[in-house]
Formats: sequence, C-alpha cells, structure tokens
Amino acid sequence: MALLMACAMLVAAADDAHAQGAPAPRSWADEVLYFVLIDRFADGDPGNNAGVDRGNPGGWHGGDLKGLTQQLDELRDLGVTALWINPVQMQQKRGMPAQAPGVPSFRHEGFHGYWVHDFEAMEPRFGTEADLKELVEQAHRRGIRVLLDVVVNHTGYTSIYADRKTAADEGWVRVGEGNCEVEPVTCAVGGLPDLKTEIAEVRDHVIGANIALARRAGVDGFRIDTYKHVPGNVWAEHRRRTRAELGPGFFLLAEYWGGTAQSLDGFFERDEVDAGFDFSFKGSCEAWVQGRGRSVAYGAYLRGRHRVRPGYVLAHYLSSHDEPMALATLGGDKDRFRLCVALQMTSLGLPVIYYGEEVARGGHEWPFNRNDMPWGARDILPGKGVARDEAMRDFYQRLIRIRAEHPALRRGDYTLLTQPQDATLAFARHDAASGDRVLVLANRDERAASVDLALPEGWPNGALTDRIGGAAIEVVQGRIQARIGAKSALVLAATPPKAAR
Ligand SMILES: [Ca+2]
Repeated sequence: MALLMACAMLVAAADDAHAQGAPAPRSWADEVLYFVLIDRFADGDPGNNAGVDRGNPGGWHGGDLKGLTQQLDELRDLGVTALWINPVQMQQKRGMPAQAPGVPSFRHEGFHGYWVHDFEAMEPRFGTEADLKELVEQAHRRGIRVLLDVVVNHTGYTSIYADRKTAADEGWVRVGEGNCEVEPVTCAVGGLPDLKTEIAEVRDHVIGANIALARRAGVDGFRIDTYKHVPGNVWAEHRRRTRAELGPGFFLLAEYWGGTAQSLDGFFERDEVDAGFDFSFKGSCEAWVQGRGRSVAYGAYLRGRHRVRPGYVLAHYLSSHDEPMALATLGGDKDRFRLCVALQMTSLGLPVIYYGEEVARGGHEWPFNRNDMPWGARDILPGKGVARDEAMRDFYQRLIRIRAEHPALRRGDYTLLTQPQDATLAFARHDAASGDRVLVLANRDERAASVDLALPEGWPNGALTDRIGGAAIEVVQGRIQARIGAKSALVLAATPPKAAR
C-alpha cells in the first residue's frame, strides 16, 4: 500500500509538473540528450510527404514530428531524458546540386532544417505547430525535455529575405562575401546568405520568431547553430530576451565549431549560454581506443574537461550530422565503439547520442552520416527493414542507467590513477555531496589486461561490482587487482548502487 501511495504521489507530482508545462527542474548536467534529424527518424504522416525521394541521399525521406512523437516511449525506454530536434521552420523550396565521393550527383534538400526560407512558418514536411506542441507535451509527460535547434546566422540559399530591405533601404542579407577564417561574423557560411544581425530590425525578426515559436510550443531550450558567426553582443541580447520571454531556466547550448573547455569559457564567463559542444571528445576517444597516443595523455585530457566553469556544461558526442559516424571511423569495430560509449557515459558533461548510434546505424561520411533511423522489422518508414543491433542498444541502455544511478559519474571529480600498462586507463570519480564513488577501468588492447592499482586516498575497503558485467572485485588495503577484457571497460561501484535520481 505504501508503495502504491508513493507511486500515486509520483504520478501526481509528474502531472503537476506537466500542468506547469515542463518537467521538474533538473540540472542539465544530469541529462542524456538524443539528437534527431526529424526527416530521417519516423514518418507518422504520409500526408505531408510532398517531394519525398527516399532513394536520394540528400532528399526528403518523410520523417516528421508526429512520427517522432509516436516513438517517444522508445527513447524513454533507452533512458534518454532530453531530446534535441533540428530546426523546424520552412525550408528553401528547391535543393542544391551536390556531389559526394562515390555517389552519383544528387540534389541536396533542406531536410536537415538549416536552410530556412521563412522564420515565421513551419516546414510542412516536419508537421504543424500543433504537432510540435504535441511532441513537447508528450515528451514532458515522459520526463523528457526538448531542445529546439535554431539558426540566427543565415537563411537558406533562397528565402523570402533575399530581396528584403530595411527601412533604411539596406538588404537583410550579405551574399557570397567574406572569408570565414578571417571574418567569421560577416562571411557566408557554406555559401549561405548571411543575415545582417548587426541591424536591430533583422535580428529582432529572427530572434523574435524563434522565441515566439519556442513559447507557443513550450520547448525547454535552444541548441544554437553556427554560434561563432554571429556577433557577441547579439548573443548577450539573445540571452536577455530568452530569459525574459521564456523563463530564467531556458537552456542555451551553443554550437561553437571546434569548442573545448578552454575555448568556450569566455562565453560561459559572460553567461551568454549554459553549455557548448565539446568538439574534442569524439576524436580523442577514437584515437585512444585505436591505440594512438599514450593512455596517460588521454586520461589527462579527460581530467582537463573538468576545468569547465562551475554551473556550465560541456556536451560531448561520438557522432553528429556534421562529422563522420564513430562506429565507421573505428572500422566497424563494435568493441572499440562500446569502449567509447562507456567512456562517454562515465565522463563529465552532457552526453549526446546521435540518432541510431544506439543500434549501430551504418553510414560514415556525409551524406550517409544522415541516413535513415534503422527500425529492423518494425513497420516504420523511412528506415523499415534497415538492420539494427539490439545488443548495442542494450549496452547503451545499461550505461545510461549506470550514469543515472551514480551522481559521481554526472557531477563527481576525477582522479587519474597511475599504473604501468599503457594499454589501460584507470580513473576514479567521486561526488562529495552524495559520497558516491565509481572506478572506471578501460583496456584498449586486443588482449585482456590485469591491473594492480592503488585507489585514491579515502577510498573504503570492501566489495565493488562491475556495473556492466556484474563481476565482483574486492578493495583490500586501498588497492584493487582486476582483469579487464580485451577492448572493454569495467565500471566499478560499491553494492548496492545508490538509488536512481
Ligand atoms: Ca511525413
């Protein structure tokens, strides 16, 4: 009965949170973020599939907000607590000629959402504003927050803004000007028309449209595209406006290309955003698991990520729509890939899963890093019949659960443990507030490795359990002896685990 009452109270609390339009406040450092390209995920409405050509790697494939909403239980079951969706505004009417190595020339459409035609209209292939609102409501019911991707820097190659003039008869966009290495703020990124955000009328339109849509839909934050290509004073104003119009907790995650703990710090110091992408995690992990570089150097890199300014967040990922898929970069070696997943989920920051990675989605370089979500035998287009690896998904689910159960992995400090074998990496995470401690041992070698380690000062003696494989290991007089399988990791914690958050 007590359990039933507790459940009823939880349900009531969840309903209250939903009634207020958002899940209960949580730190974004505690979330696991899942990035979806809507067009490539799930088609829930064949009625909006105008121009869909699933045979074209750069074409529209029919996925939409309704389809994504229908799969939210799949994401909740995986353990995802936040969802990032691509921009949803109306896209340019016709694609661009494109070529990629080994592929016949094709037409590249705005299926990714970054080629906005009209900031005040929805892209009908993604769905309606009501569909967006429903997605957000259904996500919130499941305790999942929603980040909407927004563009402030540029329009599509064609748009309603191409010929628009200000009251002072100045054009809204710069076309084909500037070198992005030298003039990042005024250049044409990817040749796209650059919005003259230095003009109040222009930035008010774009930022105002993004904020108005966010307010109507009830989203919890923005992922901000092409951050470095917009003047800093615009971002300061953007922060003031989002806080005033969308609430003080409205989350901002900046895509500052090449961002690291160091290079993002100025934005955090000025409090322009709450978080930025750590572009270095992916390559560092891929290199380490492939035997490049010394383990102590990689371990020091992971320690360096803890220099992030308190209260701000580094988002770290293994693959993205702008970079190659990690599994393919690793030559399809799933053991090495799992090792990176384990390190991602045991490291500080906001882990980002790029849709389908959790089922070993294929594809490598653009445009195939944006291919369809694999659904196997399930009757879901466009990825119906595309093979998926359920064992990989189980691994993700387990690692996400371990992260949820251990505040040390989300917020704890980091101690790199010294040991003689270069193929192995050992670090301890400790959260002083909860007392939670986790020991991570990783082995990149093709053979199993044995380690004999001194644990950090204050580590209690007693039994530890590998939260991945279940093996029990004893800490004796502050030391541990463990065997780590080939290309795998142990995540060791005292049993029983701390209660889930
Ligand atoms: Ca559709």
